[in-house]
Amino acid sequence: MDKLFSLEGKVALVTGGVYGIGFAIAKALHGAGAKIVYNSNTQEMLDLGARNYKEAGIDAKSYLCDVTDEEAVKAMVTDIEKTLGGVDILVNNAGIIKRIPMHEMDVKDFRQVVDIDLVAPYICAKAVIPGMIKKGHGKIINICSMMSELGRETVSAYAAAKGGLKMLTRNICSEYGEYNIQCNGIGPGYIATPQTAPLRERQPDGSRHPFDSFIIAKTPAGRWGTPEDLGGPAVFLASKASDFVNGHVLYVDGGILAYIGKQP
Ligand code: NAP
Ligand code: GCO
Repeated sequence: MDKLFSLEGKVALVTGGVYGIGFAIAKALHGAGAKIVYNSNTQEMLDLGARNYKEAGIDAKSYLCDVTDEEAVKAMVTDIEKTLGGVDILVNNAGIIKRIPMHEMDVKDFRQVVDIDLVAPYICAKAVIPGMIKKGHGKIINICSMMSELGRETVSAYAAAKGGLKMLTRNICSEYGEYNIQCNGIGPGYIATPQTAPLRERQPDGSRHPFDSFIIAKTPAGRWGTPEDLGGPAVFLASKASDFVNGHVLYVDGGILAYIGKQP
């Protein structure tokens, strides 16, 4: 059974894997034996990543690369192929959110969210698939969201992008399954990271943020998720244990999507 979940000898590229969910997934994949590669679009974040991975005892390779820049992504993947033998596992983790009422949202903001959260996963998958075809195997894991299924106020661009990412996941499955490439999604629930920090800020009187209380009431687990909650599901979808799982979005949400919510 250990062999089924082993990633020994595999190279995993985790986009935006400097902190938060990406870093937690990278740690889990490393724990299963993978060689970790990550990127960020700022040197400051790469420097933070170097500290984080060193502290975790992980010898990771990093690239300064904006995932929306196709030429930069192709150059990164080519260098990984030359130096490490290519990408076996791609985790499309890099993402942003802008919380703005749709009718007030500037189109350039909408486009930036879609560019990073949907177009960039396409760019990265397109860059690694030829090498995966040559290898005869590959795993692509797209970090989707509950907003791949549900909407809410102020997140129109994000929900549109993450809904599209769910369908991109299914289409990559459909188009490349014959090459022994499995493309699945992970749909995290509400996870405590810098991205959701504004939703958890304590009120001036020290009480919980209303949205914080709302999420806890909506989650059967009665808590926010942690980035570490995503590590095991990621190892599963990156390993031989999921070789016949394809086009699936695995929701890691503490049960939110199944639950109507606790009566106030
Ligand atoms: P986060 O804390 O904001 O981290 C996002 C990472 O992506 C950062 O390292 C960021 O780098 C990087 N990034 C952003 N734009 C980039 C670009 N153009 N090129 C390269 N890297 C870029 O987010 P998170 O909470 O860990 O979320 C990670 C993923 O999970 C995202 O796709 C998010 O949508 C998804 N997700 C999060 C939650 C949640 O509740 N937190 C739930 C469901 C899904 P910089 O710091 O330099 O910007
Ligand atoms: C929000 C949150 C969510 C989470 C996540 C839920 O503002 O509603 O940021 O979008 O990030 O995507 O799965």
